[in-house]
Amino acid sequence: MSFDSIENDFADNLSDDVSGRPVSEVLVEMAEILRQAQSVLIATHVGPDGDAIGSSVGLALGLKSLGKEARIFSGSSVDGRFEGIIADGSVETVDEEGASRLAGQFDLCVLLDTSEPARAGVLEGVIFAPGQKRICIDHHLLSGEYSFDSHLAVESSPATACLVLWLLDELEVAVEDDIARALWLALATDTGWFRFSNAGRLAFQCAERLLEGGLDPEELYSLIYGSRSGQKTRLWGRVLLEHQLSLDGRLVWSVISREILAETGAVREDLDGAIDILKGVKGAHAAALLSQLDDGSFKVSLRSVESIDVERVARELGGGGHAKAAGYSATGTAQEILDTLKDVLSTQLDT
Ligand SMILES: [Mn+2]
Repeated sequence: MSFDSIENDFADNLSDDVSGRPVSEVLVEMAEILRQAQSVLIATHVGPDGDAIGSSVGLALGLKSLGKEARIFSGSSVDGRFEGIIADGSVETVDEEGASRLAGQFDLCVLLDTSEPARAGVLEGVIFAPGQKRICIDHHLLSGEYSFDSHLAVESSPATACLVLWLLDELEVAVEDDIARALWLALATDTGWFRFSNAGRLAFQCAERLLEGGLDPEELYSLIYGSRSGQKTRLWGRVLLEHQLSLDGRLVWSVISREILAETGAVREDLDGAIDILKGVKGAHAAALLSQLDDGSFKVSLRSVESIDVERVARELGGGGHAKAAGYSATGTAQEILDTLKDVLSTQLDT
């Protein structure tokens, strides 16, 4: 089965956003580089999400099926929710010192789901070592210079996983079983289980391909979203219970103090995802979740419900992110932080 024989009408029409070359041409080039490598190191961004992990595992399994050595390294541990989907030990965790020992040990390094050297964390020095052959596959655009032997940057791809899927097609790897499950994890989480604005025809076309590989979406959904602990459930309950509205109902916010966290018995990571429920309050244009850290300061997460660009708000307050999801750190009382946030946000709401 070759790339050309598959109904990839999107891949045929898409171009790399940086070089302008057709995606199909870049895939041929990348497949050749991969064929020539025997040992491959795969890395992704710090704080790896479902797309980062799923794309890495899918590619590693595909390369192994071709008889190659493929190992995934990360400076951070893998989200426990992905455990039932990817095999134990799929991702090897390394610290700065462990990573330094990997330099020069692989024929090729592949960076996935980010193009930014600094986002590779402890693996940056390995991937970008002088003379190291490296390629990159991503659906975010880098503002600086690309320094890869080959790169694929397609912003309209809903997930890095779709680009990996096409690369595996080009390498004539059968995308089924564990490979399909890993890529589904990537695609489904990056599209909010096909709810976000990036869940267009391309996402569904990739999903169809992965379904053909034999997987059970309901089972995978339960593994990722249906395994909430009692403590986490209580914590999410408090996020909703404590919620308040400001700016004529256009901002919904909630504060989780150290005391509330302790009462629920949950850990701070259990808050991940809670803001997406909070933002569902009718009439809200933006949501803010303040969570207090051990030192008393706050982490503020922002979500846009309508057309508000929360990245602009976060940037003004010293943070960053995307138009729909952003955040920043702040000191002071929760009330002071909220007052400042409301000031900045109200100028956005009025324009
Ligand atoms: Mn992604």
